[in-house]
Amino acid sequence: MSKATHWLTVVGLLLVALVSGSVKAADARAVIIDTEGNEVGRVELVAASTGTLLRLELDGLSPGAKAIHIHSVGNCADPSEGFLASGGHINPDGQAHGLMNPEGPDAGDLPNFYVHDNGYAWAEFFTTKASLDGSIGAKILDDDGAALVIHTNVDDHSTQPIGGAGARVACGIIQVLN
Ligand SMILES: [Cu+2]
Repeated sequence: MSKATHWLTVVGLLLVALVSGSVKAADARAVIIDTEGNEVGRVELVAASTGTLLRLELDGLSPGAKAIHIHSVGNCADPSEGFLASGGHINPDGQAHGLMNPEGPDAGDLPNFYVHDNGYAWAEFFTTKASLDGSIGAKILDDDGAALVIHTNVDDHSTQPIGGAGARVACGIIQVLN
């Protein structure tokens, strides 16, 4: 092996290492708006082999623990009316709401997250109950799409219909990237 070939091999291996070591790019994104219609962050969705990873970054919501769910309609056009256009949770199997509910969960259920005093939040969630294309669990991107909706309070993960999470304070339509 010549010196040049040797170096090409080394560079090639480095490239393979770099590519395989990087975080998988997002497959979809929801730009999140508050009840005034202002953008307050985003959630990226990544298709995984056993479910869907959701990565949230927000800046500008009121502090405290919040619920987030996947709602069944990709419509956040009514911020001042509390984002009712986004419908209920995606739930093709008609399950009860709640990650801790023996009759649940529904496919839109997710764990809670926390907004810091300065309004910033970062979190990752993983669900095996839903996927963008429907290959695992419920289909997120069906004909009328879907939205990520944030509620003002925590979800207790068991009471109906939404675990006492209260008003909808932010919403983002889930949109495919390329
Ligand atoms: Cu909800």
